Amino acid sequence: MALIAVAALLAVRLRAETGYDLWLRYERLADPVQRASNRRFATAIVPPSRPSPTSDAIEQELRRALRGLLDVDVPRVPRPRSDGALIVGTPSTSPLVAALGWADVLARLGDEGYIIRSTTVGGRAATVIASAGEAGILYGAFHWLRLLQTGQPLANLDLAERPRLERRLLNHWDNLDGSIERGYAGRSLWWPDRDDRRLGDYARASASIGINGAVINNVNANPQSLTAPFIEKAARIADVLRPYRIRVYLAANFAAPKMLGALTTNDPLDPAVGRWWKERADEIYRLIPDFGGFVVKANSEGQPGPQDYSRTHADGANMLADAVRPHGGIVMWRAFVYDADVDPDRVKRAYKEFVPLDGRFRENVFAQVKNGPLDFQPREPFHPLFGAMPKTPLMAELQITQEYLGQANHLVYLAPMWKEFLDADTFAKGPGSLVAKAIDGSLDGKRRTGIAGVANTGRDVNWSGHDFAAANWYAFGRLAWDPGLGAGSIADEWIRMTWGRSPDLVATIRSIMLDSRETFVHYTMPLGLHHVIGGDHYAPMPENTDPRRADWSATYYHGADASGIGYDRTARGSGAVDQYRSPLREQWADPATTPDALLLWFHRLPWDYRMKSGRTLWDELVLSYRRGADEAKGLETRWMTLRGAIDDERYQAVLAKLRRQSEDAAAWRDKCLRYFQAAREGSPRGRR
Ligand code: GCW
Repeated sequence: MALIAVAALLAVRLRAETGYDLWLRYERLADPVQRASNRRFATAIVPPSRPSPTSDAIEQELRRALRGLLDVDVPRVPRPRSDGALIVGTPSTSPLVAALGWADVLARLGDEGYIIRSTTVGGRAATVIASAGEAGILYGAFHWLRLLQTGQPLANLDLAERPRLERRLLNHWDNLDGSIERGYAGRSLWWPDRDDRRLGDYARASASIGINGAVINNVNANPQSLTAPFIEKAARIADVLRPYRIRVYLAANFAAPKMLGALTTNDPLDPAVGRWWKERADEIYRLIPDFGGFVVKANSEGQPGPQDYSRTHADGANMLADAVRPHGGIVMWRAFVYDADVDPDRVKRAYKEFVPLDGRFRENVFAQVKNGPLDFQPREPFHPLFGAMPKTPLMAELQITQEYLGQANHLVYLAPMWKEFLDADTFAKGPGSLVAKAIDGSLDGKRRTGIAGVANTGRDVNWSGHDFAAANWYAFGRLAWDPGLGAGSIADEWIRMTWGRSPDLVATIRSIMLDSRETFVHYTMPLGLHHVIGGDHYAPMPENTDPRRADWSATYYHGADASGIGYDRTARGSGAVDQYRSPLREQWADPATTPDALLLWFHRLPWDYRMKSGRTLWDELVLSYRRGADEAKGLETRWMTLRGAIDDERYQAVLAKLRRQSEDAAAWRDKCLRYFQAAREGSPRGRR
């Protein structure tokens, strides 16, 4: 007996920590008293009497978690026989839930909302997780598990939640051959063939944070994704995701009719083209009845689109919207367009093309807009389209994969950056017109709402390449559920579930995470500098002058020479400030009232410009790069205090990454400062 106990203990201690289990590790609560007291709230599981694939998944998850966390095999019973049962169901699948008389409240919370309440059922104390819909009980169960995982009390619960956004999607830039555009964590989870164990665990992890959709192929779309063999594969993927209430969506190539040899035109106003897309949609819905719809990258970075036929983005989007509308599908039409003929300043182009189209899209079309007007930079002002298209549902697009933020090598927690975006005031309807309200529909009374995150998942054992990159997947889901959550509280939850619950450990990791984004900005793109990058978007290349396009060149954006540095977007320059409302346009038109963090985004200034700190611009730039490199080193040394407090596998893996990060930061500081110093001295090396 004793031997078995020791062996069991060792098994727990030596459990290989690869990162695979993410925030669903369900590591045993160390304190036996705490385990015992929590067991009182999970003496039995009462699943719906009419089970479904979703309720089976919930039951499995609860049992697995309780076995892990509390070391107990909880029985499943048809009705509570003692205190402490966990009752899960909807009024239509569980008579016990129906008898509680909560139907009205549940209906108000919607199919994805839920109640978690401590109550009595048949005279026994019980916890009820109830929803009007299957998705809601799934999310409720994960919420209850989160309470347990993060060490919160399970007594006297009275929680009611509903998501603030309707569509909460991951966009996977996965190519059909299995490679992933801007993927830093191995190959695709499903192309060319899926790995069902992984796919199931992907679904669990995503559902646990409320993700309800996945675009499974790259927006730079291969038209083959619309052919029978791939639709068939997509249908099998959808089968695995469905119990977890994740719908499949596809990226569509606008030129598919021609490229697949079916038609001689892709003109959206040609009836044959409309018919072709309708047939494709019908075929998809035959195999995937809950198919979500299409995302389209059109007339952007060389992709085909309606403008090839002198038609508008609205013409193209509406044609596709008509094809999916009978089935309840949507179209997400990306606003990531930057045609050089529209305006010399790249950041102005999407606004100029899309604002005139407001009101001209079908009701089931979203414009999908990146958080900033350039391209997922470490810091950008919010995209001026937010607040400027009152009649069009806007789906915000964030990038979880850290294309411009150190990829899978640098620890950069993105929630503070996303919060900066969501909490930004557009002033579209006066003060308080936050971006979050433009997205959740409350600003303009929009019914359709959503957010998409470009995923960072792949077949690497730990899913995202860096153990801390998973925090960004987690944070995206939590903010998609509730944009009002704080970056710090999300970090706290994730740390407790992923690393451990001791207060010191949580505090240390939280501080590392919360500082990391500003640190990254300091050593790569301080003071509003942007796109100081080239090649594969990893390391700063301030000298980069791309022969193909000026707006792919670092020098186009920073323009550093002896006279100064920065991009003038005031009325004297490109005038981009005027795409923002008052008082932003006035504030940002004047360097004195522009925040330092966006100074060189909006202004071109001489090197001896006097900053708010009293230092010159040059000195401030030097300080920032130096500070960034020092801070990166600091992340590493702070991490080293955790040695022994967490498993050695992940400790070492993260340490190795942090070493690389601080080496990179020092090298990038030196490289950028050398370059800008030369530019400032007017030496040819630094000139445009
Ligand atoms: O950030 C850029 C990336 C491209 C990407 C494009 C887009 C999918 O460098 O790889 O293409 O944005 O968002 O369409």
